[in-house]
Amino acid sequence: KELIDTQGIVEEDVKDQLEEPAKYHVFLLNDDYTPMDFVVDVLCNFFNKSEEQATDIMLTIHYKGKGLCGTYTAEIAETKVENVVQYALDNQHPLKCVMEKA
Ligand code: TYC
Repeated sequence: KELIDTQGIVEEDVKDQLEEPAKYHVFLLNDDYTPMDFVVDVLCNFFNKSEEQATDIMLTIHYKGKGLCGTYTAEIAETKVENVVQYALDNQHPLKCVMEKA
């Protein structure tokens, strides 16, 4: 960013350096077809959950429609979503994975 000699711009530059990067929640969404075991497997392998945590989150999604899998910086959240969507496609499941600004 260009440094311009006004109070506002200088303050904004300093603020950008001090602030934590924005975080994004990654969610899995419910559907009627993806097997429960597959969702538990995704939560364990892509989101580093234990079998017990993964089962809890999967059941939350199944009964409530969506569940929080993790919170990450933008680049990591985007990669998680891409990898999960591709893995679901590869296995012919309609599982949806989305990110939302935290
Ligand atoms: N509703 C699915 C079933 O009954 C299970 C499921 C859970 C699907 C979580 C997707 O993100 C999901 N087989």
